[in-house]
Amino acid sequence: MVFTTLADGISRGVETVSDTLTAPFSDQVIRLGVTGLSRAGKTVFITSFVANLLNRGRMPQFRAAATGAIQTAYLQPQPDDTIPRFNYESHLAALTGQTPHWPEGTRRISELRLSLKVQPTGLLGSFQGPRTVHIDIVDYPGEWLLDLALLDKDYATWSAEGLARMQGKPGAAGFEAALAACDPAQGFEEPQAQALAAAFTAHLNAAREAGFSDCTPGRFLLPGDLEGSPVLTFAPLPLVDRPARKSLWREFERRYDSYKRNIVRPFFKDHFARIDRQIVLVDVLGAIHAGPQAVEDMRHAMADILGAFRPGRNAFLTRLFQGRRIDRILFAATKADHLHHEQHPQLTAITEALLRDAKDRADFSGATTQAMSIASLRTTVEDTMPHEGAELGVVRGRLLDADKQAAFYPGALPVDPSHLLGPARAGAEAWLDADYEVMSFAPAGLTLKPGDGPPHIRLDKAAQFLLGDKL
Ligand SMILES: Nc1nc2c(ncn2[C@@H]2O[C@H](COP(=O)(O)OP(=O)(O)O)[C@@H](O)[C@H]2O)c(=O)[nH]1
Ligand SMILES: [Mg+2]
Repeated sequence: MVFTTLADGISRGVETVSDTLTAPFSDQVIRLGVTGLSRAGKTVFITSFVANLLNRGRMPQFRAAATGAIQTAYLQPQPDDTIPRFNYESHLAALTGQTPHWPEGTRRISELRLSLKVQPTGLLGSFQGPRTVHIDIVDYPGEWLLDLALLDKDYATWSAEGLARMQGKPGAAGFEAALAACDPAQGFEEPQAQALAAAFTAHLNAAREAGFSDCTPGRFLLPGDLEGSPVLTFAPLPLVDRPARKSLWREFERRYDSYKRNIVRPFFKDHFARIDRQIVLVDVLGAIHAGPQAVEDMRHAMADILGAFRPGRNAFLTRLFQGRRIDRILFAATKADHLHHEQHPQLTAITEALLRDAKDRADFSGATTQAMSIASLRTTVEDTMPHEGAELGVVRGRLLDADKQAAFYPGALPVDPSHLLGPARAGAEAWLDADYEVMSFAPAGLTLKPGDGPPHIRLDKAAQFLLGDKL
């Protein structure tokens, strides 16, 4: 009974398919980019965001929904035929089905068009009929944004930085062993190149797994169809003095340049430069759990990601954007349902502080940015428990591994973000006076009222920031 409304939203979308084909060109289109590093929560976000725009009962802070200005919402065929469609229906079925589970990870770009019929409000509004606003949601890996930094770097510089950054991280020893087995100044041989690239990729994956953010080149982690191709078969090498033409070093330099030309540039040109509004999802709690080094690494990654939103800084991007820009960027700390709401302000403050550095240096030429703590799908309920003579705010949910309910307190986040970011910046190995935990909750079984989308935290505020002024 619950799901009838959601199913309704889907079938309604199918009925109106013919609309696109006849839709006038004057319809407003907003391209909304959704990005974040792998596992940040993009798939869950888009699924729940769309479900909550189709069924707007839980969107009180999204004004156009609350006032009834949005009359209907429906899915339509997307405008780009060559980008995979975001698999909304199966992701929603995973999250809200009989045995709810998290959707499969996706590792590529995808797109979904959601169209809204909006009745204009205000003085003139009542004289006009409703207008149609298309929201084209584009899901792409945040790792691809990090690659922007490569465009300004030649192979020697990238190698030197990469080798330095690798020190002490997971998988570094394996790569160093592979490196010791070859001489970059000597003649190039494909098996050697493959062994180096494999060890390098293993390191990137292990580092990512351990909570590190800055794991470029991004396509090494998400190779898709390019797996095994020469453009992904290179690695950083120590500098060689005047390398010979057929050396390993020269060939890797060539492949690195090819990666920039054939992978990085086309992504920015074909996808990124067309985005109007952007949400960047960040698993801040996950990084805090992984430790100070992961937090510091995330701070660097955020700075690089922010760099992509500053076209003025980069000649290539300036040319692509030709004066237009992404004018609103939301940085959302995801999975906030792991925390009792009394700790949400702390999480938001930490997210803001992670960005501040980059923001202070940045010239956003007027782009509005905001930080927020959200949960795309709320898996927990709040509770309090007595603890050492006080009441502790906890959350309760169904554990992912053991199929049972548990109460969870992840640790006290400091009110002053510098208590976390300071030690992280100073290179601390572990948090001094606190331990932060993350618990994996499974999506809860849902009984939704008609007209309600799945439960969430602040998706309505996110929608208001990202779309509100355009509706
Ligand atoms: N508790 C909770 N977990 C979430 C939420 N969003 C994502 N997750 C978890 O994070 C994982 C990765 O999310 P996903 O959307 O697949 O990440 P993506 O790689 O960025 O697309 C999921 O499998 C969930 O375990 C949320 O709102 N609440
Ligand atoms: Mg995904």
